[in-house]
Amino acid sequence: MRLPGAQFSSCQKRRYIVHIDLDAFFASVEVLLNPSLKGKPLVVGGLPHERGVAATCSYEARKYGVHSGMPLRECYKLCPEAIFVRGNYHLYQSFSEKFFQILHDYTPDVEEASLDEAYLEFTRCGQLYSSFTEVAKDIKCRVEREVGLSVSVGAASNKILAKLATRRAKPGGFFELQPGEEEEFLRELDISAIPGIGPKAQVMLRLLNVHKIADLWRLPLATLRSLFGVMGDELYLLSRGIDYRPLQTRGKSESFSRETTFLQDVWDRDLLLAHLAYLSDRLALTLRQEKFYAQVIEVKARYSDFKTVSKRRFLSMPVQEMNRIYRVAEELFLELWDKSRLTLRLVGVKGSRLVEERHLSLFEFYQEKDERLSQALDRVRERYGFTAVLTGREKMLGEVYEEDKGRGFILKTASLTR
Ligand code: DCP
Ligand code: CA
Repeated sequence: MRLPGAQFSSCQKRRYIVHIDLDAFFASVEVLLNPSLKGKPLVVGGLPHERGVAATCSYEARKYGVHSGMPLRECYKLCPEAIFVRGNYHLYQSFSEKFFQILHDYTPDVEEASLDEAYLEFTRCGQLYSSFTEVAKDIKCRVEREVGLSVSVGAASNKILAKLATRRAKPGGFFELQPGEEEEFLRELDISAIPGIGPKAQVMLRLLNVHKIADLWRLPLATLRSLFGVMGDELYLLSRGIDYRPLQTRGKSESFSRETTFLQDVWDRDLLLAHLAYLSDRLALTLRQEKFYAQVIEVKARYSDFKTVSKRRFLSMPVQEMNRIYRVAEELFLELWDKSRLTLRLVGVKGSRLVEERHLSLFEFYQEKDERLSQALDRVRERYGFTAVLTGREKMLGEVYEEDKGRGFILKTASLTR
């Protein structure tokens, strides 16, 4: 079967997108800092008999069927000889920052898709470089040399194809998809390769005998719409390698969130609020660093049986101060928290509907002091570390978590979303 729709991708101005993703990120950092781990199965995220799941694992561990998101106990069953480490999020974050710093040297159009993954667009850089392919290879070498980690790079004419090219290049390779090769490239790939086709969708599609991307081409748009609603249109296009999505560059972030899974399930109200306060504080810091105000604050909670609930509020005045975020977060949390249910395993706070400025209304004029307080707080923390100034509520976490040299508490799983 020919790839339907391919003809209209060719009428577009050809873009050049590079997707770049660090290999087994957390595990590679651990190996870099402790070379005796090299070549061994390694699981990052906790010790074998702890609760929780693997954040990631080395490629050697993957041979045993271990993968990220798998409960630690199951990892241990599959690969008892693996080395287990808890990991250190602040450390990985500093590697991530170094990684992005390099990428921003090459083009202003960088989408930081996750902690270790980015898209770069060179379409606007035509005058700057004689060969985009050489630039892509150069970025790969520089990341390997300066960050010290193995990285995979894919290049193509849009985001989906570039991401799939990286998948082909893993681990440690470079793959550039040439125009005209899309159909052959996509045909044999498993449907799970398409972002947006999650586990549930896969089950549904496999029941219809759709396993490979080429099988998806047989389904009419109307069928996809009835199965996936509005997402059906996107899947129709993505499966054909057609993708007009622009890069979400920094200024265009849609939300920031901070969440954590607890070391042990928590029921104690004060301890829950202490976590919420700390996460609000970290969220506020990110918002100020990125120079955004959030107009919507959302709180999320997950019970020990994984039931997840959330509640959001639209604010008349956008916020970026810890005490304002926390005030809303606490209210929302107490509204959604059902004490009669099980203990909680996770809480999170999110700020969305980001805006770059706000106008203090007359009534709220006096609240300008909150803003000055935040600025003073930032200055003190810049010099003495994040934990140098904490609210009474947050201090309670000092009894539960270790500190990372003043930079913050070492939570079990820090949020990966920006
Ligand atoms: N991560 C996590 N929890 C998950 C998935 C990932 O904490 N459920 C963390 C650990 C990973 C990092 O994010 O090292 C990057 O995620 P990737 O999905 O890119 O996975 P890796 O980089 O580990 O491996 P790969 O080589 O497949 O990209
Ligand atoms: Ca990765």
